[in-house]
Amino acid sequence: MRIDVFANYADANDRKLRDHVVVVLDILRASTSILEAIEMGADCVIPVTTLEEAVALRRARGGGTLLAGEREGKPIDGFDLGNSPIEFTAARVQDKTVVMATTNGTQAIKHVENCDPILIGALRNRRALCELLKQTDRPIALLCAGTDGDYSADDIYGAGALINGLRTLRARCEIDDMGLVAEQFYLVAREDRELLAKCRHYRRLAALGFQDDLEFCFEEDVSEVIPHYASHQITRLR
Ligand code: 3SL
Ligand code: MG
Repeated sequence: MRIDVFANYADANDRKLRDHVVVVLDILRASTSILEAIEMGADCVIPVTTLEEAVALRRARGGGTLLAGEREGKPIDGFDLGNSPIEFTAARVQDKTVVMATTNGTQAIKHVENCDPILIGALRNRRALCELLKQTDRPIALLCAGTDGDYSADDIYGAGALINGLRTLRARCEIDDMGLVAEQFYLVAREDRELLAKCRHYRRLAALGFQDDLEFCFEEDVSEVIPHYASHQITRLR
């Protein structure tokens, strides 16, 4: 199976992804939060790119719709939820529509929205995702959201974790150079949290006091849920 890793979503476009199964990775924290919202029973998550769009959408949809997201990692005034995955409890999100606007993760999803399928990947659903991906005969694109237009080592780590997970399932992986780098980084950093803690976005979230989120986002293989984006919304594929 061919695996192409895009270290930043802006490096990808419809032409490059034409035949691919696309997995969007924003390990810290949007894809982990989306996974958690779906796992906790949200009807769907609607990713949008701007705060204005989020507010307008809620106005149009009315009750049962929650606004979630962040700017510079911080919750947004007037929104119901921030972007801490641990905020997305069943009590908050079950049977609700969550409209989400984040700085990088939701932009990455919207950037590739013409692709099919688009899956949301996190470390928490890594094994379930690998089991599904192993069955495809199409090339796979691991699309890292990045941070503020730059590469983000936490996403590269996630791409490496998926490649390594596929190998564990004995998939024959044909990886590009970015995939090679990602897998090696994953293998080293999973044994050395100090290295992971040097990542820029990791440090930023730690400085904002989101230590619990960091622990949560780096937990592996604890969710069987696979969120799937189609027709402008993310729902549970399985
Ligand atoms: O960029 C994003 O989409 C967010 O996940 C960033 S943050 O972790 O909430 O700061
Ligand atoms: Mg991120």
